[in-house]
Amino acid sequence: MVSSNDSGKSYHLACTGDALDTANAHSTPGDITFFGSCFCPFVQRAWVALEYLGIDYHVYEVDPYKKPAELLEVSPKGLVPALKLNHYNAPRALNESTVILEFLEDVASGSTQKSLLPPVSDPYARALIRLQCDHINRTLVPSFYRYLQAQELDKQVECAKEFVESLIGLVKLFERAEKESESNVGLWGDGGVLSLADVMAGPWIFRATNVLPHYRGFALPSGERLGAYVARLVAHPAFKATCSTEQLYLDSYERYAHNRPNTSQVANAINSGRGLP
Ligand SMILES: N[C@@H](CCC(=O)N[C@@H](CS)C(=O)NCC(=O)O)C(=O)O
Repeated sequence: MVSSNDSGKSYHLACTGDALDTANAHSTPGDITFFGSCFCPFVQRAWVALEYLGIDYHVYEVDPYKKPAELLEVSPKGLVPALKLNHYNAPRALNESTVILEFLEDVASGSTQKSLLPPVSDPYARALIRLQCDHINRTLVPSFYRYLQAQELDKQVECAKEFVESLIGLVKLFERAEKESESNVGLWGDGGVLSLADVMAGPWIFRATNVLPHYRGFALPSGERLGAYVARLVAHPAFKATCSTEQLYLDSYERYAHNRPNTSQVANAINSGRGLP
């Protein structure tokens, strides 16, 4: 059943389920403090990368809407995710999920040897993954929010179409990489290897399996390969380790689904037709 009444639920402030176990296993301060919020898909991107690349980190949950001083110190707009890099004297910081992902990839290439990209010796294969990332950031992510925030039925239908087209566009880019690249192309192939694009898109694809069905009656477009890809993604150990239980997402996204005023900087940007923060 599609949920239609705004019951006034608020976002959660602490992880549940697998994500809680993972957060508890990373509760000791160390070189990297990872500022995050349990419901946030931009945070989940960085978290999956930390897990997959095997980089040490300490989870520090904050409320990004309250903008505590310690968050503003590491992220100028007070957005999560952010990293505090404690091995510098004085500590330095990084924000922006896409920049953090590239940073973690670079850190891992000098330490854990794990990678989200094909080898540097195959620049074309790396570029194909980055084309996917570009599509995800400019099309898939904004269309998710436009769909979830749309209130009138005709607008919802139009936005559902747009979101489905963005998913199909991603599938086409996956297929192209598979055809044109000799290197590993990520989870679309079924070797269990995550790519930068899998991590970039994963949190919204996951929310398209719980939040969108609940609030918009959404179903993923049919296609055996897309279904199998999504199943592999949500079951991947590095992804699963960052997932809370479904209710946390349903509660946390009710404000978006009813387009409550001032839900977030992302929601305001969507409502005013601006680019995402
Ligand atoms: N472009 C940023 C977006 C991050 C973002 O919007 N995070 C949300 C939580 S999901 C946030 O911190 N919102 C606080 C606010 O809207 O003031 C990134 O990719 O890291």
